[in-house]
Amino acid sequence: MTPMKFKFFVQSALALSVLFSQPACTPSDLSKENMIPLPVSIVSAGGSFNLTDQTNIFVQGESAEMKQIGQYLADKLNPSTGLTIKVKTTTDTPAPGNIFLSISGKDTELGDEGYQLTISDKSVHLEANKPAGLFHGIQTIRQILPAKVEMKTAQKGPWKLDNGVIRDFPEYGYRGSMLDVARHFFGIDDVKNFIEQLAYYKMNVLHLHLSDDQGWRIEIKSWPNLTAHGGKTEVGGGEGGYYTQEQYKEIVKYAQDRYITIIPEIDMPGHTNAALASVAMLNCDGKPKELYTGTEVGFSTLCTSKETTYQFIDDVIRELAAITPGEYLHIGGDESHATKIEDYIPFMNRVQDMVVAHGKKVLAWDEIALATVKPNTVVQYWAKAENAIKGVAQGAKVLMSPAKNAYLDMQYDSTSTYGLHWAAYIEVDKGYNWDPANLVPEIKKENIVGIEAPLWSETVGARQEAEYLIFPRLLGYAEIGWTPAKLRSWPAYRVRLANHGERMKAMNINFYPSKMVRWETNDVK
Ligand code: TNX
Repeated sequence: MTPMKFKFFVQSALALSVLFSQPACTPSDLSKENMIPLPVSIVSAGGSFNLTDQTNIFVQGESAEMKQIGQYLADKLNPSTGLTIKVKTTTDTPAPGNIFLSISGKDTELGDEGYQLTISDKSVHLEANKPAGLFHGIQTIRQILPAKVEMKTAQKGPWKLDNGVIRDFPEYGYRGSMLDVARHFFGIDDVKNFIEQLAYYKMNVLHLHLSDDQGWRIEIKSWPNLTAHGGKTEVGGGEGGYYTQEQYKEIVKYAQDRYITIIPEIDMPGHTNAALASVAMLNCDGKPKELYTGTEVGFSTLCTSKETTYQFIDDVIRELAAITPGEYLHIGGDESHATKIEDYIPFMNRVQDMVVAHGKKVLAWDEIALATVKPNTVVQYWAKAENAIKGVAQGAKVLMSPAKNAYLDMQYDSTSTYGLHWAAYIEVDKGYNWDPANLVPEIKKENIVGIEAPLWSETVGARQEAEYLIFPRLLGYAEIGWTPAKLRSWPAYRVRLANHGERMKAMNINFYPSKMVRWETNDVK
């Protein structure tokens, strides 16, 4: 062989070995673990820490929040490992063999959500400035352990964590998904399940699309007919449903415990048929509409010229603000084709002021930039870049949800069972391969609060169906939101994603087994 050929041979052999090597064969190289989102920095040290029947979780200090975070980790580890890891409090570094969670508050690079994870033969030490950082670090610990750690029944060990140091913090402060519970209603258990899935990939926002033409899904005590009538059905004529305020608060608390903020949306002035059917006075002619179970958009509008419409909206916003601890309320504003633009503009301006009067900031779809974007209003770019650019020109920040790249309801390809394709087909690589800070030249990184991947539910009504569209694309959106663009690459991500196949299987997730990925499902049967 000539030297050139030899070099080529070695390179090909190396490339093949990278392609076919199974990370399970290199258990003591932390940097080979398949973490999603990819951490900012991983330094491997060789060797490993083993969870044993002596291992406990020590949390620094006595705070209830620290204990709760420790308990969250214990509850994830105990069922599958069969161990009885307990949470203990301490003021000192614990003895060897344990996991230690502590708050330092001094490491400014890590910010509010970052963490440092140090794993040696003797101990696992997770540190952060804030509890949210510890919570995200816990997801990393779970992902370093074998996939079967996610199963609900006892599995065989060993339960090894590779030695090394991970320093990690997010690129964007807003990393979210949206669930449309209006077109098809999803019950509280489905929502909680989704929140757990978001947490596993370090996402921190769940936007709930609570009203649309087909249904009104949140109890408003001053207007009980909204749910009594407007919550009664859904796309296809199913029975629909709604959340009582108590149930909504339960969702909010469940999300809060996982460092996820709930952002509720009441879409207006369009997408309001369910309200128009339930409250007659919202119609200009005073007559209630029929309930709607189809999938058309753009045909409904609140009567923007009636003063009573604004009294109604004020009640809705007041009640919603009172049960929403997060800083944002979403007021929709999209596809108001049945509202004249000269009515739309003053309407959106007035409703923004009402949200602010109730102590919240406004989030709205990009059409809001046709009106005056009030200070602190965030524009959610989904369809028209020119709208988002208008928003930026008015000083607004942008939330990136471009339909062509980030819509979870878009089909993967023409053979997909569920989903739509009006914006694009989004295969797993296409969903991953874009950079929010680079998509629209006029929208720069400093204008962007983050990324959100919405799931519209015209075509999906059951958890399994929703999961088929959400997974595995959600993992890519989580990584886009967390990992710096310069560290992201599809070829490397594809390998890590392949290894999440068995994690998703262990978690009982009905993911779409894209042919673009060589799924690894060895460990979990
Ligand atoms: C457009 S996205 C809509 C929704 C639909 C979705 C279907 C947006 C702000 N409006 O009403 O559900 O397309 O992909």
